[in-house]
Amino acid sequence: MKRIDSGKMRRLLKLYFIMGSVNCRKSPLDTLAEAIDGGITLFQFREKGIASFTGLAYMELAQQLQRRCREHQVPFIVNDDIELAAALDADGVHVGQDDAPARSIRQRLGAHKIIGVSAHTPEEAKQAIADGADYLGVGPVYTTSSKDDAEAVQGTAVIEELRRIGLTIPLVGIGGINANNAAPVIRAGADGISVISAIAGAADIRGAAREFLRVIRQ
Ligand code: IFP
Ligand code: MG
Repeated sequence: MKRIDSGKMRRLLKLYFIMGSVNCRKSPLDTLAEAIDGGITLFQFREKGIASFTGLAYMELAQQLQRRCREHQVPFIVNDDIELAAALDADGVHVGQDDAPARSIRQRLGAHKIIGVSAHTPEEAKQAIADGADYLGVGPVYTTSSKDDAEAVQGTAVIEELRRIGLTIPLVGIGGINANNAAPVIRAGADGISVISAIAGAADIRGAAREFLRVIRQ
């Protein structure tokens, strides 16, 4: 099988929802179900932080969320854990700068799996592209509470810079994005946006997702 084509990748990135049990106000399965109903286009399982699940509970949560994604044809991406992605035959993985390079992950998982890399600078972006990443996560665009080790806030400047220097790789903006500040991220050149709290922490999850899509599609 071959690499995902960039047009399909761009469509999947429109509204990329990330979460783990720690981010949810209700059960993770209900949270995901409502987000899918609201129209998310891609999902990342990111089980991190204080009181996050480990061992069998972690594996079983991942499996349940993956099943829910499959039922609705939403691709399921695993954050960081390449062995979990391989064990579950997940649709892909997302890794940071401290993780294995995309090139070695590609060898482990195969050509058809989606590989995303976090990039904060043009240099990191170019390296990820050279290593065969399918998309980039660029941020934090705004101030975020979901990541305690986040880099400095960059606004839309890095996204604009990546496009200005001619990088065409599919990418999402991430970090502190809500329906009121999402439009500039798209205007800067992002194919979509990625959110945790703005959907997982919303009183109306379905409504929050729908509102994002309305803004992104304008
Ligand atoms: N970006 C992304 C994504 N996911 C992460 N977990 C991260 C940065 C730290 F949205 F997928 F691009
Ligand atoms: Mg990581």
